[in-house]
Amino acid sequence: MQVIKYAFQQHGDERGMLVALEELKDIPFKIKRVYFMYGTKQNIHRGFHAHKKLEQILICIHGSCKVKLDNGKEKKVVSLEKPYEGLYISSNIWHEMYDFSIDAVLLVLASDFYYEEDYIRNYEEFLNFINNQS
Ligand code: T46
Repeated sequence: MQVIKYAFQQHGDERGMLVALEELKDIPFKIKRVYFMYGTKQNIHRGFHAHKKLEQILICIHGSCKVKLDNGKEKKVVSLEKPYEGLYISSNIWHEMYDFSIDAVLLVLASDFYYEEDYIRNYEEFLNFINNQS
């Protein structure tokens, strides 16, 4: 499984840092939705689903967390700990976020609005779904 982790351009000067993200330039899709999670309690795991169509970029803009990616054949763990790094998660990838630091703010840029119908929240269903795709 190929893991795509972007290192966004940082504009730094004596005042500090700035990162700018433009759709279809820095981000490989049109951004229709932005959401973020913070105040995640210790030892909490979130996610446990895949999306049928949605594409997303995860950026831990403060603190750190880990993301487990699973394409049904292979699993990989990616650490997010820099505010200028973005993890691309395509459709059909089972994912789980965990090991959130107490100060973690995980920002997500998504290619579509929120549709519960796009979620596959059952692992067996996920395996069936991807097997029927190929
Ligand atoms: C994902 C990972 C990375 C909304 O009403 N609108 C939204 O845009 C989102 C994302 C969520 N919600 C509601 C639905 C639930 O009642 O917020 C609640 C928590 O959502 P969920 O349990 O799906 O959160 P996570 O952390 O398991 O997953 C989220 C995203 O839902 C998901 O698309 O890929 O972050």
